[in-house]
Amino acid sequence: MDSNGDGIGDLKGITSKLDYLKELGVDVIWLSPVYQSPNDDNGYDISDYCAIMEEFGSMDDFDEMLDGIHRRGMRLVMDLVVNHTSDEHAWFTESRKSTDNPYRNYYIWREGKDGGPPNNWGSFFSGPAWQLDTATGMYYLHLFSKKQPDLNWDNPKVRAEVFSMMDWWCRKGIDGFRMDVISLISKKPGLPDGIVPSGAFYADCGCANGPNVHDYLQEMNRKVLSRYDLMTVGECAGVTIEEAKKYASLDGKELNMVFQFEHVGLDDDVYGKWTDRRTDLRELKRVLSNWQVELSGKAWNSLYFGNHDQPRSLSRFGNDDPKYRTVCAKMLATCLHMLQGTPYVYQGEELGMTNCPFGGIEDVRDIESLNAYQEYTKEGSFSKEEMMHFIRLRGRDNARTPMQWDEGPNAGFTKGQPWIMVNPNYTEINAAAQTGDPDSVFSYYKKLIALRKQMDVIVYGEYELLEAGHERLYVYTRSLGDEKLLVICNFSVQETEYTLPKEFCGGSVLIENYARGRVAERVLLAAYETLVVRQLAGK
Ligand code: ISL
Ligand code: CA
Repeated sequence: MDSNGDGIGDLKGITSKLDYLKELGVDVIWLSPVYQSPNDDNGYDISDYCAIMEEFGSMDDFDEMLDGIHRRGMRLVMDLVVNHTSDEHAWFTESRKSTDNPYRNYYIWREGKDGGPPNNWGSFFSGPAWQLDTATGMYYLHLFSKKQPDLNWDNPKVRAEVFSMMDWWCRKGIDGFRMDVISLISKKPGLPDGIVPSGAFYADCGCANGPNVHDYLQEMNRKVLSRYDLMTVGECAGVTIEEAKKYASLDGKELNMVFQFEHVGLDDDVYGKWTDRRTDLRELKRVLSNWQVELSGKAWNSLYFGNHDQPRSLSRFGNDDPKYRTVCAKMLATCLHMLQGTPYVYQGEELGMTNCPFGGIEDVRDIESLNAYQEYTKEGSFSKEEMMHFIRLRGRDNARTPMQWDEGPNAGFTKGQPWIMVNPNYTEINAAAQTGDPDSVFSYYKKLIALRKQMDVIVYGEYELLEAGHERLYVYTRSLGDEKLLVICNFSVQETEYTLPKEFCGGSVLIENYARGRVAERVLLAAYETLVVRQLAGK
């Protein structure tokens, strides 16, 4: 929400919408980076960790927002981006000056090899992961853009700086951290060449879950996290179930939970995310079920279908056709919110917001999409039209278009010119139209969130997958003590028959997206129908 008409959302704008979040039932707000940044990667390139980005407001605005959040009984989790800084951060401007600068070893510098970069690693944003710096004739490592040099976590001084900065924010009263690509902070010793996959130009760095990552997080936990009442979540690209059990172990030595990527990589192809492949439901069930079963009693799951890096979940995993989008958004929400773990609602997901029909590349703002468009069209892997097609389906900007508040100009987001196009469907999909409507997607989310707060079985219950091989239905149970729930989701537009397990026949419906009321032994599920059935007492 933009408060001053410059077309950019800001802190005062957020403060003005806190009642909306409270009404939805939000407990904790995860705020994307709002620190000072030249904005090469939407704030994930930070030049001062203790200052607020000018476009977003002032530190006073921040304090006011934090206070408003706390007064409403909500909490604030900040994005902690410490795998890298901006190249405009004071540490880096020092570091690049000379090989004997006191900050030299804050970053990862190497001599080139055979007239090229030190190894064959690629950046996540296209091109090599190394940039030659003229001042000293050496290369620095940047796993993301060249304006995001990687910090050298093996240097104890770097760790001390990061921990003291975190401590500063904790003393300010924030309630936790979402840790950006924290799985990548410990680089492979010797920085060896990797294998270049077919279709790719460079190798994956293989730095996920590096040798010291758990030591560093345990040190962070001892020195900072354990001293405050915080919620922590590590964004862990490349995390496996075995690794997640360490990062998010219930013993509390590291983090509370992790974001894993397995279920959002199922529709990748030879060229990574640049494809129009869709996720196979059986694969989705297999992956989510593994995480449910394996972490149960040992670690804690984060539950998400979308975020600022992912396309809109409704368009990706469901159906955003106006005919189906309301029922389908409710079905996806049910599927996610009935799982074990902490559900994340990405802004606008609670309204059923969809991918955006971007025109040409001039409508795109995200560095990942812009670079990939350049690289793949130049090299001839895809035509411009093909790349735009993939960007419309998978690009990160789909999730970054303005929040749709009402049916007024620019969806009520700004009185000026928005920094990125507004999704034209705002006249039909917007908050004002949904908050007072008992049948809206918003009201449905409200109900789901409230149910989770009332019923322990939804939070803690044991998970079991039924119908594993079914191509259209996702069915599972949750059980805790005498309580047992059956969650049925039709992921297809097709009417599909389903026979309930005996113990649920005649059970009451806890929540549903069609008005069914009671359930017989056999149900004919409509397009994207979902229902949660509660077992009859004593059965
Ligand atoms: O978005 C991705 C693929 O489409 C990922 O590769 C993403 O870059 C990766 O998950 C790391 O994401 C985080 O760090 C990035 C930042 O651009 C993302 O917004 C952030 O969530 C670099 O800081
Ligand atoms: Ca603004």
